[in-house]
Amino acid sequence: FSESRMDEFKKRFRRSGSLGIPFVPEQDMRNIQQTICEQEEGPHLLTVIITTPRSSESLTRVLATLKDPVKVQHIESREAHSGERDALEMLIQMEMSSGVKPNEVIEDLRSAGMEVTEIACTIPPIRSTDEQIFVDPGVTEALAGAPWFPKTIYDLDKCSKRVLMYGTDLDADHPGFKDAEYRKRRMFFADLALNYKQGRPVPRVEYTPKELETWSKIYRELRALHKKHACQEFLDNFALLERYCGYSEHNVPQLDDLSRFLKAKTGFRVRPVAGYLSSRDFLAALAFRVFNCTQYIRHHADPFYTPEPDCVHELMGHMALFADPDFAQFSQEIGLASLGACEEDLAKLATLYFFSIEFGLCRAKEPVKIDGSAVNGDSKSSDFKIYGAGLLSSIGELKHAIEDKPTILRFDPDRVIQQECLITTFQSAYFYTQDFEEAQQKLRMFTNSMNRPFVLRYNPYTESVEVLNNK
Ligand code: NLE
Ligand code: FE
Repeated sequence: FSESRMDEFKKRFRRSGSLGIPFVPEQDMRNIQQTICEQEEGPHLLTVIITTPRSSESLTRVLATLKDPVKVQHIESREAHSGERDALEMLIQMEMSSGVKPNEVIEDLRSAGMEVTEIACTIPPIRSTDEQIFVDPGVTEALAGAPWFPKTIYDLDKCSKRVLMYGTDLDADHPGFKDAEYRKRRMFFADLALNYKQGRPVPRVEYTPKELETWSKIYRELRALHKKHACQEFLDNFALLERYCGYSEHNVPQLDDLSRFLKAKTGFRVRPVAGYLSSRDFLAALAFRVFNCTQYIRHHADPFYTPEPDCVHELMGHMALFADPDFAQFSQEIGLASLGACEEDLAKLATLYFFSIEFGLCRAKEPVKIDGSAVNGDSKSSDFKIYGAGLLSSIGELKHAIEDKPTILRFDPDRVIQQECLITTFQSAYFYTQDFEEAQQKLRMFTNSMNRPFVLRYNPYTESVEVLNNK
């Protein structure tokens, strides 16, 4: 049952793909090998489809068979595609600890008279705990005194869930606040994000015609603006997203496709998030090359600007540059510097993040002739290009930054940290560097001057950080 067939099924079964694992159509059921569950040992994540008569007892019977220590994680049902009327197919994902054999669970279900098809049986990684992390003995005490931070990528499940929501925690004049239907939809997305676990596929979502309409309207206009004002790295990578990740005016790309694409290109991944995270939680994920990504769409009343991040912001603003290796590195370094930082340093890093990754500008690269001279004279060299996602996702603020002659200053960290980050209005100043390299160098100089009583080294093999002595 190859990857490419799996992909094909996913496309055809978007609706039931909330597990990232599609329901398989009847005519293809026979192609699934019945040998998936041969692994005997270890904890398993088992996914099956059970076909039962459509009756009120069916679900009860299934659940009665799945006793402790089998933990049911997800159930979806649909009308059976077998042609048999009044039959139901249930997609069930369950987690079982070592010692429980997937084969036996399936046997139990079968002896209870159920028709079972195995879809997948995987071995989840054993999640590291603090004890499994390398900590230099000389810094154990300093570490205990610093704010807690995630040490492995799986720790992100603990800190990517505390969100500030418009309507409850934030300003109530959000256009969606009084729209009951929109709020309900937001709850659906919040649920997906809160139930997400690192390493799982990001649930696929089917967007409504209204949401798609909002997306299309923005896509068309932003693409035209990007072509004129976005930096070259952004444009080159955006073309790849259109080619490989389903980017178009007629389709809202799926986070799971982006995550898989970015992972292969720069090692970045995305995980769904329900809304605004604190700066500490948000930056921490970047240390592991993970980006917390909203999946809902802004309210249709104001497609040109939203105070909150939404998937238009993430997809149109952020994704392309995470496919650029230098930019990915820059982002990770901000994240690493933030782990365990004191409140004061953290606020400074968040401001540097804000005026670079969210609102940064750079110099236009001049087209160069064969003899090395610039094609156009000086006028061209004064042009700014945009790489900040908050500008690249907002038709309103992008036009403002270009047409309204706002204050644009050199990105000098000591100056930048004095600037206030405005989250419900356009910024009152923007900052530029020549290119990403300059931003990188300046960030490094700044983080070297921060005082944290230990050094962190990211270990890509274990996807965790090692805590070292800085003496
Ligand atoms: N203002 C941006 C937009 O409308 O796309 C979103 C910024 C999120 C930090
Ligand atoms: Fe953002």
